[in-house]
Amino acid sequence: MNRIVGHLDLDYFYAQVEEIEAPALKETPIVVCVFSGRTEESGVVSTSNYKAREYGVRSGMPIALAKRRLNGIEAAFIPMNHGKYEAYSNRVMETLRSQVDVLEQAGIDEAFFDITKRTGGGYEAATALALELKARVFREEKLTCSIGIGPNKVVAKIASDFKKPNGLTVVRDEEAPSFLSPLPIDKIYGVGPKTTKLLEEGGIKTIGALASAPTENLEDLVGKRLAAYLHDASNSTDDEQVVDRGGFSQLSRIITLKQDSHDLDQIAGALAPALKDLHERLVSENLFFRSVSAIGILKDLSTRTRSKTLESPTNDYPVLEKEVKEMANQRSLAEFTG
Ligand code: DCP
Ligand code: CA
Ligand code: CA
Repeated sequence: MNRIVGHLDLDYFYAQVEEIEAPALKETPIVVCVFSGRTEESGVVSTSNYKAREYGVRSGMPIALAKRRLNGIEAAFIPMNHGKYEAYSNRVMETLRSQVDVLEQAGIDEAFFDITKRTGGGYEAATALALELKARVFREEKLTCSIGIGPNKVVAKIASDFKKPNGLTVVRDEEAPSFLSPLPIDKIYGVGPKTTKLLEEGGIKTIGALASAPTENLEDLVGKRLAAYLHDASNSTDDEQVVDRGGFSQLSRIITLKQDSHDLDQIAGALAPALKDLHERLVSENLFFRSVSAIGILKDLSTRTRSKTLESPTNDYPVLEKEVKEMANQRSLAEFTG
């Protein structure tokens, strides 16, 4: 039987929740902010609604820059309230889990699902089910989402991002090569700026070029393991299974240095209490982590983000400390200012 896999991603998630809770804001640009507290404007944009995006507001951007882009426009700058979004997320995931064969939550607002069994491997039944999922999430939570359906996780994930917001993109087995071929390589999940650069230096810019690249070439560019994944992903032969790993949480802390600093020891010292606090929360909620990220805001208000996914989950403090230190130590992140 054909495998049929889906990926659902909630649209402008945190900002959409804020819209639902304050319907009067629906036509207003909404910017969800992580305020760091140093000045009224320091911190980063978590996300924004599509109205704000029209003015060039983007996730990860300094709040001060978002304010400049929305200068003279009536806009709502709302502090991020993670607990609130998590409550919506948990309810949505629970609903989805009951409607699919297997659900794999992949982030606070997204999940893969396998629907091979209940659709009998048929794309018409899969399309009907996807529409039903969208309708149900909207009926129950007033949230819109975008769904991608395809023969594997790679295609499903790219398809959910293809038409946004409130989109549905169905890519049948036989359509997958022509769907993937013209797209840029960084559409494949797991392909970040570093891998993109390596592949582009090797003349590979599109997924089509990746699909037809000789194995030895790919291995020379990115190593054996990643080459194998990229080969399968680009040829739509990726067979990674959808696995239910239970719920998903994201815990974060933000600190502001009293003064700008290049001194790594000083920065590490300032980070320690926040990391300890984060770890306490982790342990008290009986959670393990698998992915660690660091965001730094530099003096010129540009931001730097680093992420790492570990081989296996842990709740070990020294691991957390080591990973964050390593990220902060990378040259471009070593200019943390707040
Ligand atoms: N998020 C964040 N900081 C980022 C990126 C995302 O805090 N740099 C948070 C806020 C988002 C949520 O994660 O609402 C989900 O991220 P997505 O990348 O799925 O982006 P959105 O849901 O906001 O928008 P889209 O409609 O493009 O999916
Ligand atoms: Ca989203
Ligand atoms: Ca997402």
